Amino acid sequence: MKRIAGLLIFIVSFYACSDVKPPEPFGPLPSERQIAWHDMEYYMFVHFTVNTFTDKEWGYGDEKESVFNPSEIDCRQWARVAKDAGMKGIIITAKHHDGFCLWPSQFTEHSVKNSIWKDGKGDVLKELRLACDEYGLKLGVYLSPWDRNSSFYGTPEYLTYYRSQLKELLTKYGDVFEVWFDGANGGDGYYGGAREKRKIDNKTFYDWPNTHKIVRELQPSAVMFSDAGPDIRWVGNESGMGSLTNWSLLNKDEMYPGGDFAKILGEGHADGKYWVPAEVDVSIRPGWFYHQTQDSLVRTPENLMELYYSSVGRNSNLLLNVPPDRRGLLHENDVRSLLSFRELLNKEFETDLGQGKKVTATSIRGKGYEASNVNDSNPETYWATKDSQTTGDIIIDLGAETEVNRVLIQEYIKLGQRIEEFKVSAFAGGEWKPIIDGTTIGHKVIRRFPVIKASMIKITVSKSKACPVISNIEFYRAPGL
Ligand code: FUL
Repeated sequence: MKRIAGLLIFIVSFYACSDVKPPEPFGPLPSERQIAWHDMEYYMFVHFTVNTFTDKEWGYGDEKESVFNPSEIDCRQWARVAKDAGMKGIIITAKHHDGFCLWPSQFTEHSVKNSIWKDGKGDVLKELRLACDEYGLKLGVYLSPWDRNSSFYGTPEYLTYYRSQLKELLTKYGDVFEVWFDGANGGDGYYGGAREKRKIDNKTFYDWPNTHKIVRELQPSAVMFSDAGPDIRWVGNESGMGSLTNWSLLNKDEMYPGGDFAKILGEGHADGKYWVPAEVDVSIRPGWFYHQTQDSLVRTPENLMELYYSSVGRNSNLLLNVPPDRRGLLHENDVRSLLSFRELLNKEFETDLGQGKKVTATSIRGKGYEASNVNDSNPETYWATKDSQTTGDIIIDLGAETEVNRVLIQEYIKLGQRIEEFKVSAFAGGEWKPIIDGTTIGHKVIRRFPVIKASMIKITVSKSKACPVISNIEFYRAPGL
């Protein structure tokens, strides 16, 4: 009897010992709405307003509402193309700097309700909402803070006006995944006929915290974008370039939309107090709005691939602008390029060569945190080391000499962004050869390198703020060199 009791105690204590605790979260963490946003990765920006018909980039605010008259508008086409292109949502300029509203706002006359389009009964937001639902896409809204039409602009009444419009957008069109607050302001405008320059203090005029509260209250799952968050930050340029070192962390307290922070916004702050990841916004054409003269200047599929690597491949999301033309359709050239890019992307990441292959690590935290978690297709499992260890190697045995030229790595960001430096090397010709030196990882890093024939690949975490936590590693042999 005693023997059996002893054995039982042994078994119980053995399993108790192997119950290894997960790493404590480190530093600022993403909220649930930010995690959902990270997973979206690639979505469409739609710039469409009176500018489309006046051939401008920044409308003055004095255009007649009658100029807005798309002859064949079809939001279902936008959504179909976005879906086929692999995008997860659409963000529309509900109101750009000209103040013209694409929905029949009750707070202004400068909107679709006074256009001849559909006899003033049309509502682009409504049509887009239905189209997004049909194609399983999320909807986001851009509401320009700078309004060159409103006579209130520059006065305290403007805030009431702006917030009333925001409330309309956030209550009448279903779930919104992102609200885009632009920092631009060029001073002069029509301003209800005043035709003058109105300068505002970007830092104080908009009283952002109280506007943010409205979004949180009406759309708790929506992330808010601006130069300085609160949830998502601008990447600091409009050329599609995410930063190689890219912390999803930011000391945003001293920052505000329209401030001079472009340099900081690229890299973020390694010691940032808040989780505020970067979004890369860029247009498929030179302009944000459609101009016929730019029909031959649409980015090629190859160029879009470059953008993908310099955004999604660098721990950022890609918000790609595709402006509808005067018919209200995405132009044939843009559609062709987008769909060919999607094909290229499919070929680029066709077969994960590391999937299910044998993985070992120099050390593991314990049971449940094995190296094999990085190629099990489960984003919720991860490799982790003991708390005292902030470096380590993971080796993926490809089984045979295999050509490789891409690597994709993801941290388990629910526990924070930790890794500061990593390396990738390949076992080729009987020795380890260095391929890549990297810094941050975060949600996702994808790196290209010349084809190498390797039997094993090693990922070395050489510097990390806390024990590394990696959820996913993939390898590819993309076409070309
Ligand atoms: C900028 C605006 O001034 C451009 O017109 C465009 O909307 C771009 C996305 O943001 O700040």
